[in-house]
Amino acid sequence: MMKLSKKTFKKDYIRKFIEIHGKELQEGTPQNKYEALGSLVKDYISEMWMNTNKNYNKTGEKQVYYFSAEFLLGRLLGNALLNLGIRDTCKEGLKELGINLEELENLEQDQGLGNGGLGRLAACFLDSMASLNIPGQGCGIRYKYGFFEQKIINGSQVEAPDNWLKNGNVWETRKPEKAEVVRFGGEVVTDVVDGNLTFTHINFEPVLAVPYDTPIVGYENEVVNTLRLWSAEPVSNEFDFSSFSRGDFLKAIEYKNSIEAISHVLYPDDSFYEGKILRLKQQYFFVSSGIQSIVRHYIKHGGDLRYFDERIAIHINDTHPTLAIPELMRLLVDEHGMNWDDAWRITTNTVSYTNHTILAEALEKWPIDMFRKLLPRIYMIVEEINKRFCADLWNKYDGQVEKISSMAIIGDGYVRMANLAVVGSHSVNGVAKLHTEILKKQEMKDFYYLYPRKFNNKTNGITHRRWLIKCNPGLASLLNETIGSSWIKHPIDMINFNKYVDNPGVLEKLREIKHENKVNLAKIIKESKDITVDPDSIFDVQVKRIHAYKRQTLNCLRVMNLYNELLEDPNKEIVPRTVIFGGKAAPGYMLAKNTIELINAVADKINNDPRVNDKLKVIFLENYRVSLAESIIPAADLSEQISTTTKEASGTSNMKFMMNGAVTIATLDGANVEIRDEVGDDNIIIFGMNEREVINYYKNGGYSSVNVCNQDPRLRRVTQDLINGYYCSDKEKFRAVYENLITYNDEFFVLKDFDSYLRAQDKVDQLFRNQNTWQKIAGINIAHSGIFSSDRTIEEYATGIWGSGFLYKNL
Ligand code: 26V
Repeated sequence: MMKLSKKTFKKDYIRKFIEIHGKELQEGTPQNKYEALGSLVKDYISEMWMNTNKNYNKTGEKQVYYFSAEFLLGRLLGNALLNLGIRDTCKEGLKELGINLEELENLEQDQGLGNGGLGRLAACFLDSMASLNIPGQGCGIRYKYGFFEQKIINGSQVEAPDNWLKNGNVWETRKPEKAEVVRFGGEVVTDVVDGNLTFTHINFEPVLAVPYDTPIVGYENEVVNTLRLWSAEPVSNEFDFSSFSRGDFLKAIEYKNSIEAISHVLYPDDSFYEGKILRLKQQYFFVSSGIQSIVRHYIKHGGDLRYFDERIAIHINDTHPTLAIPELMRLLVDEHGMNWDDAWRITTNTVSYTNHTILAEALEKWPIDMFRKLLPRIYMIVEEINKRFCADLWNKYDGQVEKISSMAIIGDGYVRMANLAVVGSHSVNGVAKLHTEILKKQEMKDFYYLYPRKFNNKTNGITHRRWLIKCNPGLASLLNETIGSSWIKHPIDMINFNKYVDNPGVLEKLREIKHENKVNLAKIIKESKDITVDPDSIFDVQVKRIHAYKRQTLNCLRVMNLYNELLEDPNKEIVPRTVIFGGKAAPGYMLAKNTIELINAVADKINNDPRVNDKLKVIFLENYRVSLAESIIPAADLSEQISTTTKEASGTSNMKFMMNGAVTIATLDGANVEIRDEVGDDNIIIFGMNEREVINYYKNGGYSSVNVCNQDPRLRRVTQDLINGYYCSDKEKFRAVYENLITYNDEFFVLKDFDSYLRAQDKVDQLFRNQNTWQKIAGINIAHSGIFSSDRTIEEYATGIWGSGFLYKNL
């Protein structure tokens, strides 16, 4: 823990302020004050950062590199202060200077370089690796524009660019001296030199990859790891000058833009794969620069490439960084003269892969022509990997052409990235038990039979530092007062809170804390939407990407039904509800966008109907992002985790809600299964079809949404309300949602699960009436949430996959 007195801090802060702004503190804008604080904190971090790196170089400890196209960090200031252990000191020091720390923290732009769960997981993992003393560095892209900003205009999503760098970024350090060159296009000349084949890449277009490093501060342990994000630049400006002198400056600018386009913007899709060449460029760009810099650093510090895999682990977050495999092969074979077999052994021992989705439409496969043209040498290497792999398959499965061609890395005109990732790594993991089982038994069945020992499960987790200590200080204090503070370093100790779930005083305290968080969220809702919500109502929350399989429509249909029931029976007794939605739709995903329109139209009608307003309100919170989640999640009573069983690989917001004392209403999907196993059936509300039923329908057919609809008058009514002008004078407005449910036979079984969902919601209503019972359930959920800390997950990765970290230190 860093030592810092309030007095020193104040002196440092004032000096820093003057140094960077050249004026007195009193004259500064809030933004000036934030910048000075950020910059000072970065200074505080710097020495630890340097020492951490020195130490890594000295000990030669195994380094883990976590490669990910996305890192969704959110804001950094609050967590840096927390992990340094100086947040209270700074808060008080600032207060004496007339400055409110939280106000400054809120000025920080979210670093939103990710779409959703996969990117946020990467961020939680970085936090856990640093906090567990694991030498773990992130590698990704410094997108100039992050995930788009969502505006709701007349009820529809409108996307605006996320110019997150507009006020600068105090956390990053540009390292031009560590730049790498990445080569695109051109041709490969094959030659024989001294009896050996050589490959020379010519006529390629070079792109300069410049790293920007961000410190990742461990929790009170003086460890500072690095997130290295690469930015694309022209290799030299000489090209510009020569074109300028020829008066050809438009061409020069075009050229510069075409290079910078590579790291310009994050693709806002997380559901449908599209073979966009720019995305393939992005992937190779960060993977190539990352691998080159790892190898360079390794050799510089005396590493012997023959033992590379003993000192380096490279983890690929989904298939986006899979080119790490052929790129490492290229460096070992072409640049360092290693023979193929040794290089292959080292590469597969070094690389491990996590799968995050079974949605077939999200699987990456690149058209061969595009791949070969953009990455000619890498394509040759992939071809060679494929040739050898298929030869092995022929030996094993002689004559089983279908099996072999489906397992091949190249086939049907495509390079299949998941196949390459499985073949070229030593470990393949899913992100929750059910997900891993589905991978093994279905999606990757053939690979599982071929390599049973590669497959393993690592159930996701979330960092309890951001998602509890930081975002819910009231609850963190209650835990400290009751069970002591050991849970902070050992989150599993939260289980001791079980002893207090029958203690009326503690339960009352829990209720008060939740209430305070709800008042805070109500304030945010009032400020952003000018709608008053009742903090005594049930805060019923579904926040996540908008996607058909996550079934925001199911939630919406039950709200529409509840509205109908309240109108039919004005005396109907329910606990008042505030149903809160938030989430972004991929800009090209029309059904998801239509779902947002529906939710907003339903919200509009209900919120303006005084007949029901004391019982029901519906809120769609705009621009859901990490910082907003930190206000929403601690305020939730009910966590909606209602995906179609088998479709949600894990889910991680389910864990965040649980840890903050929300009760979960859920299908037995993803990590909901493990949450249920932890808390028991009495402390979670489960509904819907099980895995077997869903799989059976998908395999054998037999589902008719029209039949289900016709048998349930409530469903007939709400589906008709989609197209009869009830929620919008334009009857066609919600046609996409309607057609999807009725005409296209409801791929995600929304209608099928409707009745069971409604009954589950009734149960919620009943349970909430008895606050003692409700708070007890909340308490049990909190007590059992420690296992979902990403510290547990990372320990499992470190010991089970990477062979890195504390275990080895103690040997
Ligand atoms: C997929 C695609 C598909 C093609 C277009 C671009 C793109 C970009 C990102 C992705 C990743 C989608 C996979 C994903 O985010 N999976 C989520 O991973 C979470 C962390 O493991 C998990 O909790 C969620 O259940 C899972 O949906």
